[in-house]
Amino acid sequence: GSPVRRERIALNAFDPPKAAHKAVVAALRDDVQRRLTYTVGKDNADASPRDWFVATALATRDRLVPSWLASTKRNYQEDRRRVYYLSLEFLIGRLLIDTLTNLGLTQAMRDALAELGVDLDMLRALEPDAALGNGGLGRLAACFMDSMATLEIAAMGYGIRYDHGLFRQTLKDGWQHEYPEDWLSFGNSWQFPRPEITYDVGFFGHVESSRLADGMLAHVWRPGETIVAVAYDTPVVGWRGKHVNTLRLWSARAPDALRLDAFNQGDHVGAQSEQARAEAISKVLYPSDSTPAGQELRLRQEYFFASASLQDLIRRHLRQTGDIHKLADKVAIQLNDTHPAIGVAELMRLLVDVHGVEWKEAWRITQATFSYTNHTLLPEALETWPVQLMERLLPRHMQIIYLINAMHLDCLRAKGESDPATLSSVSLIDERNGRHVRMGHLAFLGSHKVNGVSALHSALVKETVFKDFHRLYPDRIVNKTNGVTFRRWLLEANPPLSRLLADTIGAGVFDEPERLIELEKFADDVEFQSRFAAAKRENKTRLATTVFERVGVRVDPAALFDAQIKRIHEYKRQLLNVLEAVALYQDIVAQPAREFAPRVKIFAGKAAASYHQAKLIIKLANDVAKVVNADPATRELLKIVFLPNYNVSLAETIIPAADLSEQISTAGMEASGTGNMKFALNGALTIGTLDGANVEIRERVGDDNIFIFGLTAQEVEQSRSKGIDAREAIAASPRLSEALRAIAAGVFSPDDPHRYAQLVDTLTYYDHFLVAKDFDAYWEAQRRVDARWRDQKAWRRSSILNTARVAWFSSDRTIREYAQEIWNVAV
Ligand code: B1N
Repeated sequence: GSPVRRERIALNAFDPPKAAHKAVVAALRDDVQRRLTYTVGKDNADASPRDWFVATALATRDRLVPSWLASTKRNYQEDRRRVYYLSLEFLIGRLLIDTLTNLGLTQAMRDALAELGVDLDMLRALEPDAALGNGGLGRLAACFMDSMATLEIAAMGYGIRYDHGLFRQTLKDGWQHEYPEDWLSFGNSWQFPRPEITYDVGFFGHVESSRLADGMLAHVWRPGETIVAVAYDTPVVGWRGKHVNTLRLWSARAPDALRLDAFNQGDHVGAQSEQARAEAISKVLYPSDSTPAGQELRLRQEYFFASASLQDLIRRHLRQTGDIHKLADKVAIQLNDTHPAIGVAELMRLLVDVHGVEWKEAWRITQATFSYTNHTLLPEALETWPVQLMERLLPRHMQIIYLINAMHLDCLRAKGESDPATLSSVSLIDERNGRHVRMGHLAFLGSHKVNGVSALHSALVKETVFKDFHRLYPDRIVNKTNGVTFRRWLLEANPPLSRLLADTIGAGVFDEPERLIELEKFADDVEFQSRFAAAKRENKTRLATTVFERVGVRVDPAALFDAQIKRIHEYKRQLLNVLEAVALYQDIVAQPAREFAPRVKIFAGKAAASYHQAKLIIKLANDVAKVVNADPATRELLKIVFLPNYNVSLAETIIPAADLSEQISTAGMEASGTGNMKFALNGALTIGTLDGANVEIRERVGDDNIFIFGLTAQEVEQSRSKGIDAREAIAASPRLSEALRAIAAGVFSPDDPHRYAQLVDTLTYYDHFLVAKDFDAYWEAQRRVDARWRDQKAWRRSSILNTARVAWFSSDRTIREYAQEIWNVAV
């Protein structure tokens, strides 16, 4: 593809004076040249674009190393309380422009490369996305890393260095196909391998108990298998490069790479089997979002990284203080969902069995150290592990979990809690069908604070999954509404708007996003409106090029760009959107004389490989697109595109170009959403339900600047309790009936007319996600969107007010709240 030239961003306060700029450019040019020659080992004449990328990334990385070393030193010297963010996912995306932006070197690097005859935008597109995450949860972890560095918190992220990140998606005839993703195949210029930093992580085996001189029992776990965790560090630079933290990812290795005895006897494959088994742990990211994987390998991943991370942070703590009892004074550990929750039992084991801390004291330390973020209420998403599996894989941890449970239940009984139903609902062991360990319960008990990720979600956490816990521990659950980093999602993703903001309210807005509110006074300013619209148009033109390059469909940048980009999931209701598209198509065709607001519906997202219904929804969207896009009767008023292989980089292209943001999950099911914030920040209006953070977005942008529709979370619950048969709702809606009839009749699948029979059936008789119940309200909200769009002045006003009023959704604000109310660190 042909990269579109990006102009410089006028960040006056961040731009050095001309002479200094020249010197910086010359130095960068020499650095890149030196890296190309001495690290890549190539002549300029022979260097491929990728060679230039590597040289540029390394020269950029060199610029943050001094600050990194200084930050590390400062953390030690000031004996600062440390924050550890444990997450099985970090959805980072590309780092070149991100790093340059934070260092204030984008323009200087652009000029330096130009002197070498190289285009920065061409290099930018060559970097593979680091896709070590599925969706919102992983991307949140990446935004948090940026904000923790920006707020100069002594923080470290811990996770797994997957050889293969989230699968690459292709569409063949509208069906999703998955291919392994290979982000490391050309090396990784950002990482520092630390082969000297390793920890043994055990599995299986048995527990030996012996009586000590004082009569106490001592337990020693003798693992049957040992895996070695090897550290790889990536520096994470904050805004303006003031502070640099570390993301430490673990890779799994066998203790012995090769069994020489077997090899020498001619068993060349068997000699490496141990290595293959060990390395399987960090081989690939589980591709499920909001659903548990439930496989033994997944539990091995969870324990592997939790154990290595805890051993590492304890070693650091002991090196610094020499006193294990002070761990909670110096360390805060955040559990990103229950994925690292086995860490609660592991910390207890390390404290009691390895460091000789007395049980009660160990429990005090554990609770004071951990806190846990819940990201979903979906019942099928709450992790549990079969007791049998846990006993076999982690025998000592199973004992510890039983001990925690006994202590917990005794404590409740002592408080007078005797209701067997309550006690079994708060037990760490679910006895209902086969015994399972409830990881959410373990995370809750092992933490001093538990948080949800939006106001609504946190309220529902208290009322549903942790209802009994909330009654017993009423101060434990708090809310921390998600946020996003404005560096990546505004400054880097949207240069035209960033330039306009810097020109209008000053580049200081990137230091203090609250200043976005100053845009309010320009909301009705015709001159500003047209500049705002011009920035949007520039992004839309660029997206139109991407759309044509990727799917061969021509779209008109003058049309309303309507985007739903996220994981494909029934609860997110892409189906509702597709049904509206079908109904709109039918209306346009039926009324050849009527005017319609031209629209482009943009879909993107991956379905879990095993999620058949989600894959069928992708196929339906593509089938509908094919028919609609080819029908001249639409008069080009409706185009539908499904962009393959959604990832962070594609989001960075779509979000700044969107006019309308689809956030239409069944109320009560989307914990927060974070795409909703990114869209609003970039001036898109939201059409959405009162779900997750949409509620708080509405509170800020105002009812007039958002299109809310549909059942509330409460109404959803009531409606479901009356049944999920949708026949009545469908019969009451001629439009929906007609759309469903066409789909069921094979209008969009003439090659296989029955393809969607089952899907339409499910929707009709088991409409768990209330697509039918919300359809008319959604249709009506879309027509309100059309009406606003026809009044371009009014649309622009709303669009500007969205950008102006969402500063609160900066992840800097979120992290400040975590720091003050959960981690007890100064910011
Ligand atoms: O976490 C995001 C929220 O904004 C989204 O609303 C929420 O759906 C998402 C198991 C998950 N919840 N649960 C997961 C991911 C992977 C996995 O294996 C569950 N992701 C979310 C950030 O708070």
